[in-house]
Amino acid sequence: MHLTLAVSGGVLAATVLATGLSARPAHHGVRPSSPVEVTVVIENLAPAGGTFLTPVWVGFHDGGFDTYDGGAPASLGLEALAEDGNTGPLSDLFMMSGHGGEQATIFSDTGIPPLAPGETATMTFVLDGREALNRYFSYASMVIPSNDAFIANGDPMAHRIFDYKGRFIGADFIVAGWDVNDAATELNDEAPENTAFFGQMMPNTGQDESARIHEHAGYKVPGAGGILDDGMFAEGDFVQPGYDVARITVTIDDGGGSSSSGSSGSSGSSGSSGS
Ligand SMILES: [Ca+2]
Ligand SMILES: [Ca+2]
Repeated sequence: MHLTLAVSGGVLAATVLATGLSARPAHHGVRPSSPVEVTVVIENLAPAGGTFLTPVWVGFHDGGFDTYDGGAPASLGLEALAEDGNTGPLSDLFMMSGHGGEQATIFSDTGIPPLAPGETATMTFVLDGREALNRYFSYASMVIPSNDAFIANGDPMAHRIFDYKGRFIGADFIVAGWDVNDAATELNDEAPENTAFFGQMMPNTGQDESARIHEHAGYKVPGAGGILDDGMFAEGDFVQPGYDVARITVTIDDGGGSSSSGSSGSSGSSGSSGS
């Protein structure tokens, strides 16, 4: 039954009939609900000398997988991501939730796995939009250097990728600096030995902070001996107005020879935070 698309409709119909199997009426073009190649691109929008992002966890789900709630304590999965950039525990939660379809951790397209300012991370998935488990998109990444700063969509239904008929919708949004959250699992001492990407050698170090997830207040002010006093991150003050940390697009090849719909048009405003 899985014949090449190059076969003409007439021959295909005859062949299907010859197999003795029932066949649906032939429609023009590819049914919108057929499995499609969906490409996720995360771009670090921080300026040179700004914040990095750890390899980005992404997952497709039925709308029922929630990475965090603002004002509530972080899960162990989110804690590991926000303190150490470790996506394993969050992936385990996703797999066990029963809400998730495909998931991955996407490394930078160039250089070391974290995304430096200006770098992108890209991955293509083959998704069947008819499956409810592929309908919504979520992401999570640690902002580094930091004790426990992260970005993620707290609303599991914030980014719908397929409509109820399986037709592709996609996504294109900016994550602004004021969307960065504090997981509140570790005090923001910015001490090198406790701060990932700033000298920390071991996971899960630092003084515990048993508080609730909240908007990140930003780094220590310049001159206080924190991250902003390191020349490599002098432009890392992500809470200042206009500071964007990421653009995320979820697109399909439109079949027209050009790359994808995500390559044109400006992105929308923030689609990232919320609870
Ligand atoms: Ca939530
Ligand atoms: Ca903290």
